[in-house]
Amino acid sequence: MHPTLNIAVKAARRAGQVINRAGLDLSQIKVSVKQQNDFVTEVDRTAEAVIIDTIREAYPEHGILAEESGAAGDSEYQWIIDPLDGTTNFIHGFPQYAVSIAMAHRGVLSHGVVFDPSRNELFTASKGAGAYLNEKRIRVSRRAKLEESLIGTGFPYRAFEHVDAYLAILKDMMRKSAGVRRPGSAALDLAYVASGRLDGFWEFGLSPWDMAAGTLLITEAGGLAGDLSGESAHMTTGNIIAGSPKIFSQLLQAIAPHLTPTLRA
Ligand code: 2AM
Ligand code: CA
Ligand code: CA
Ligand code: CA
Repeated sequence: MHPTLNIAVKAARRAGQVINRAGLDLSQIKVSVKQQNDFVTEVDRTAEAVIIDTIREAYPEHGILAEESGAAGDSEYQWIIDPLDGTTNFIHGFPQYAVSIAMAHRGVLSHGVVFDPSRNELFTASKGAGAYLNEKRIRVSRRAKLEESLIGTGFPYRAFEHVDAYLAILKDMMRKSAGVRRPGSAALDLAYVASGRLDGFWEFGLSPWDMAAGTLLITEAGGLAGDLSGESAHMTTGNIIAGSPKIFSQLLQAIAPHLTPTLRA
């Protein structure tokens, strides 16, 4: 394993310990509201601190972009961190949440980890070296038809101006796919696309830390992740489509008729 990926894994496992320990007694967790529908807990902050400490110890000069503490450091190496993706699930004891850590060099994703602490599932990828679940190599699904595909998504919870377009797409997807799932942790959903548990995924209004590690997992597993025009600007636009190459293009096609000018941009 590349030494940098190793640091990412160490950080993710430490954060996972924080999350698992706190998960033993959910009644003790104090929840604060950042804005409507956006919750944060001490667990998010402690997990993030543990990750940043681990990275800083190994790479004091690297830059960091993390959900709860923002951006710091100007470097050609940038870490992109979501300490707990799926906080709403975590608060409710709904076991679908993950730690997401990625490292980019000059804007190119080099290493990524998505760790599901409730199942002890560790998804890892390094550029050019493939994607893994625990020790096993993973690939995106081989399903070729949307009608046989299980598609993951996330509801808009903030960008409410996109709700109508979103619902029109959802309605189409209900008919055109084998099923739609809304698990609630975008980072973990992308890891599931990389490992073939989901055949495709779409969501609007995400942040870079939700998608960075998952994007590398998918491309290293032979899949595609992109924005709503099929280009690779999803980390900037926040709108993502992902899947095996075949399902990716069918998702693009299915979504295209419903795009509003703002979504198309
Ligand atoms: P978070 O738990 O790190 O905030 C789910 O679609 C994605 O949106 C997750 O990555 C989740 O990340 C984020 N999100 C934030 N608030 C949410 C909410 N109230 N409902 C659903 N997702 C939310
Ligand atoms: Ca959050
Ligand atoms: Ca998140
Ligand atoms: Ca988070």
